[in-house]
Formats: sequence, C-alpha cells, structure tokens
Amino acid sequence: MKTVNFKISIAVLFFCLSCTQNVPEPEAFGPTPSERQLAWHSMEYYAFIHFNMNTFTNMEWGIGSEQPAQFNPTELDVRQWAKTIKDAGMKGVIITAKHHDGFCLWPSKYTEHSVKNSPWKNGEGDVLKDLSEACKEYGLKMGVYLSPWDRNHADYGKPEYVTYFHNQLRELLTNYGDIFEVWFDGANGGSGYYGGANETRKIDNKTYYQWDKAIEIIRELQPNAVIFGDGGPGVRWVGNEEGWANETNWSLLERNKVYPGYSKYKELRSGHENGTHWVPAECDVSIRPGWYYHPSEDIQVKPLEHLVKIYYESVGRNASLLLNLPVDNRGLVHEKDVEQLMALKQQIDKDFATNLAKDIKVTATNVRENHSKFEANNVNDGDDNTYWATDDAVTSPSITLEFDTPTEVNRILLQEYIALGQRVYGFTVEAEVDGNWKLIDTQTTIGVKRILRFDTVKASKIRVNITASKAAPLISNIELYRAPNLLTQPIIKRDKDGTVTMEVADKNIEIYYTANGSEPTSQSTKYDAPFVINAPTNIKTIAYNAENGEQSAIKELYFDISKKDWEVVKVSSGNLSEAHKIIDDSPSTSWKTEESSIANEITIDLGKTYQLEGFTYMPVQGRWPVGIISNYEFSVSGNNKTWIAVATGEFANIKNNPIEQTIKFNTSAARYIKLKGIKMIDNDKILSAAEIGVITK
Ligand code: FUL
Repeated sequence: MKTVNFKISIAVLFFCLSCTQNVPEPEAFGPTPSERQLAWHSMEYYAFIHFNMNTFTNMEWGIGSEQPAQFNPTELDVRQWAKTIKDAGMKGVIITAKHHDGFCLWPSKYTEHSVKNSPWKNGEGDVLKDLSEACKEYGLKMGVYLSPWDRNHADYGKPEYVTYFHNQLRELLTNYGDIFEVWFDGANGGSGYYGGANETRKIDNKTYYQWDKAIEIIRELQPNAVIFGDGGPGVRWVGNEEGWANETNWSLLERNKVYPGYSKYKELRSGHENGTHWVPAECDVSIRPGWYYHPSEDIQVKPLEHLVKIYYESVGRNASLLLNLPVDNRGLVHEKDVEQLMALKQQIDKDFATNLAKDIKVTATNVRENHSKFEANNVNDGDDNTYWATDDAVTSPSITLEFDTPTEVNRILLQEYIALGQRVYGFTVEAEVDGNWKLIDTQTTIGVKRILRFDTVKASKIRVNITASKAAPLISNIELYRAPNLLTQPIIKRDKDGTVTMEVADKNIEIYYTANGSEPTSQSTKYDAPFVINAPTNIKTIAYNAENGEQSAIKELYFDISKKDWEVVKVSSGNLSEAHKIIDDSPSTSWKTEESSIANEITIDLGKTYQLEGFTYMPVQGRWPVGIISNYEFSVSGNNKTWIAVATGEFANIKNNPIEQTIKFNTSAARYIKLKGIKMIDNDKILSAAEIGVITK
C-alpha cells in the first residue's frame, strides 16, 4: 500500500513539474522600458528649477542681449534649494543650466556669456558645481536643462552653433557627476539678439541640432541619463504645462513621428496605444503662473487644492511630476513656495498614511497555471518585484481583496509590472457594501501607477475587474487607503447683487462663519446656502473637518455696501457697456480704456448718497496686465457736475504686488465717484481695473 502511495506521489510530482515547464513565465509584450527608464520611473516626483538671467530681468524669455553683469544674486544658497526639495519628498532636481537667452550658469569655456563674467562671487562661481555638491549632500539626483535655442549666440542657425551646443553638452555631462535626465525644450528658433544681428532665424527642428550626435554624446558620458524631449527619446513631454496627463495614458509612443515642436502635441497627453517605443510622460508645471520668478506672482503661488489635484493627475495617471520652483532674485526658494510645498507633502503623507490592503486576503479568478510565483497575493506583499499573473489566454480576470471587518476606503492605487510592458486598457473597481456590490469606477489604463479617488465606502471587499488587456495582465501592486477629507480655507465670494457664496475643495468639509467680528468655531453659523449681504460686514469663516475635529485657519473678508444699484455712467474711452465688469464684485473679470493720451478716468453712480471714507482698487489679476494704475486721483460728487478730489497719491509697490489697494480719506458725502489714472505702471496709456469699490461709514 505504501509503495502504491509513494508511486502516486512521485507521479504527481513529475506531472506538476512538467506542467510548470509547459507553462512558461510571462514574456514581455510590446515595447518595454530600458534599465535607465525603469530607474527614472522610480523618481516619480522631482523639482524643476528655473533660475537664470530671466530671474534678474523679470522676463520669461530673455532676448539674448542681456549683460552678464545683470546676474547678481545676493543670497544664492543652493543648499537651501536642496533641503527644500528633500523635505518636500522629491527625489531630484533639474536646473536650467542655459535657457533660450543663452546665459550659462556654469563657466563654460566656449562663451563669455556666463557666470564667469558676472559680479556673483566675482566671476568665480559655478551654480552647477554648487548644486551637484548640494545634491550629493542631500541624496538627490541632478538633471540639466540645456536650451537648444540660443538667442545670444552669433552663430545660431549656422553649423558652428551646433558644434558649440554639443561642446556645452559635453561640459555639462563631464564635470558635474551623475546626471539622471537631460532636458531639451521644444521652443526653437525665432527672433533674437544673435550677437547683435537682432533678427529672426529659423532652423529645422528635426535636423539642425544633429540629434543623433547629441544622443551619442549623452550615451557616451552619462549612459544612465534619460533624454527628455517632445518625443523623447527616453521621456516625453505630456503636451501641456499644467501638470496633468489624460486618464488614458500609455507609456508608448510612435516615436519616429514625434519631433521637437510636434504640432499634434495634444496626442502626448495619452501617448499612443500602439506606440513603437517605451516613452513615458513627464508632467512639467510651475508652482506659480510663471516658470521664472516675478515678484508680482508672490500672491499667485498655487493653493494646496490645486497642487493636490496636480499630484493625482500626474503621479496618479502613469506620469512623473516635475514641479517647478522659480528660485527668486535673492537666489532662494521663496518662503511662500516652501510653505506650499510642505503643505503638499503633508497632505500626500496623510492621504497615503496606512495601506489598508497590506497582507489582507486576496483571491483571483485566475492565476497562472502551476506557478506559485504569480499568486494573487503578490499584489499586497509590499514587494514591487513580485506580481500576480494570469494564464496567457486570460485577459479579463478579477481580483478581490477581503477585509476582516468592513473598512472605510476612498483611494485605490494600482501598478502594472511594467518591466514586461504596459498591457491593461480597461478595468472597473467595485466595493462590497452590506453584502451588495457597488461600482466605484470604470477606467482604462494603469501603467506604472494609477491612483483613483472616490467617495468613502465602508467595504467588506474591493474587487478589481480587468476588462481589457493586450496580454495577460501582470499586476505588481494594489494598495487601499482611507484619506482624510481635504481641509483648505474657504473661498468666499459676493456678486453684484450682494449674494455671498462660500466654497471648499472637498464637499465633505463643513464651513462655519460669523458676521459680527467674533472668532468662528464649529458652533458658529453653518454655511449651507448662499445669503445676501448689502451693508458693511466683516465675515470670518473656518473650514471644519467633522471626522477628526480639525479646522482651517480663519479666512476673513470685509464686504462694504453691495454694488447692486451701481452703474458705470462715463468712461474716458473704451466700451462703456463692458465697463460693468469693474463693479461686478468679481476680481477675475476686468475692463480697460482704449490707448489714449488724454486723462483716463471712470465715473460710477452709486445709486444713492453715502458717507464715504475711502475707496478700493483691485488691479487686473491676469499674467501680463496692462494699464495698472500707479498714481491715482479719486474724486466725489453729489450731482455728477461739481467734483471734489478727495485723494491723490501712489499705490506703492502695486507692480510687484498687485493686490487690492485700500485708500482712506476724510469722510465725504457722495453719490458719484470718479477714479482717474494719473500714471499707469510701465507708462501704459491705458487704464484697467478688475474691481472698484468704496468704504462707507
Ligand atoms: C518651455 C520654455 O519655453 C519655457 O520657458 C520653460 O522653460 C518650459 C519648461 O518649457 O517650453
């Protein structure tokens, strides 16, 4: 009997062994990432630094005629950059070694247009060297941005310039240690200084720079560096500068079709489903409106809710996030930017604090036959190198994660084992709630990382159904989280009729307010619908997270009389019927006069007589404003005929800090008000305004 059992066991063993041999391990499908691309994928979130001549000329694109003497940071501290970047949870930094204006942050031996002729460190400085040392100290990787377009160089457009460009590439890749990414911008050719020629020069983006040679240099000197360009070859642009990829996002590209300046760049937001090469997307976006530092944008650093959105729509959509920090003219990452970076870091840490899927029970409708190596529970073993695989014929399996007790969840993170290619292009997520399956989301691609946010469910199980995959899906990781509600300060608005609305980024956050000057708490009036304020009132609000009792800082806003009876009755020039935009209580709409050398002024009828104590002027909030008043005259009238000038003066620092200005004057009774622009910034001959208001008694 024993012998029979033994014989059967041996037979089973042999049978199993032969099965294992018959079902091979999964093979790569389609294009796959190279080793250096895999290393790059793990970078995920890193900093861009735009700091160069433009920082000192307040430009975005310098002309090329700037003088090295203008580059003069007073407190340049690359260790502050590196510390900030590290503290923010980023893994590296890419620096604008040379931007389109041609000025070099390193003492290139091929040009005089560099730091070596600047007053900074008496011409002895080298930003690249300092930064590479700081990166080593803080454990960051460094990348370089070298603009192919050079508006300074006399030979730009001729073959000599291309030699210069390649020589500079060699310098950068030889002298500054390991470089993880070389960044080539798509903006190419156009008007410029060009050594004094001051003309427009056109080049052929595809051929002029001899890209093959440039790539050869990079491969020779920095074999581990990926090359960024509109179409790669290593990493592609995502087709916008706003920090998002499409939900459907392939790391594949028909690479030979795409070149620097590719006109169908919107395709880059999704890549190409049947792409011939692995060219994943990188989302480049600035923390402020501009890439370079402009003092006027100190008030426009992106709020937390925007940065969180960017994170989920880049890192959470199979792309990396290259977040730009416009280092300021002192040579420091500005404190406002530091504050927002840390707020983002804290929020990401909170959202992904505890992986609820770790080591819970997992079952799948199919597991690759006889391969214990590809079990379903590889998705939550905390090891990215193990993955769940199905039989080759099975491209629409389901995998279920089961909690011991019903658990609240609102995030799912999925990863494919991309070393063998990107495969999945359809999946749904379901939750079992009180014994019933509920559809949470229907999506397309996964890639290296996909994160979905959804309303909190108390689930006993979470099921992922792969509905479409180019080949057997290989899933290396599934994580589940219960992120807290996103707590941000309320945004308060009032319209022309006096209707006040309040908003927060997360619908699960409550808003409380007071209208009597007292400090708001969660016991104050709860905001649940718009209400009207017509008389002067100070509103104080907080956002409140009922799930943990946390509250935001107080947001305070003063509203004077509403503008419901106001009318713009006269303008010195421009379209009167459009002028209501300056009294609609909306800072995002604006109006301007026509260009004129006569006095620029606006007359407003307040509808009845008030005791006025002051006026407010909100300048245009757009990026390239014209017509901002720097010197004003404000007059009042009871009858729109006889006027008294009650205030004249200057809005100090309004160019750099274009916030609402409040000017007080001696109490004056008036029904009509007139604002005259005596002088506009940059001597504009236009007067513009986003909003004009009054302070009443
Ligand atoms: C663009 C450039 O033209 C901008 O100045 C900036 O450097 C951005 C990152 O790329 O195409």
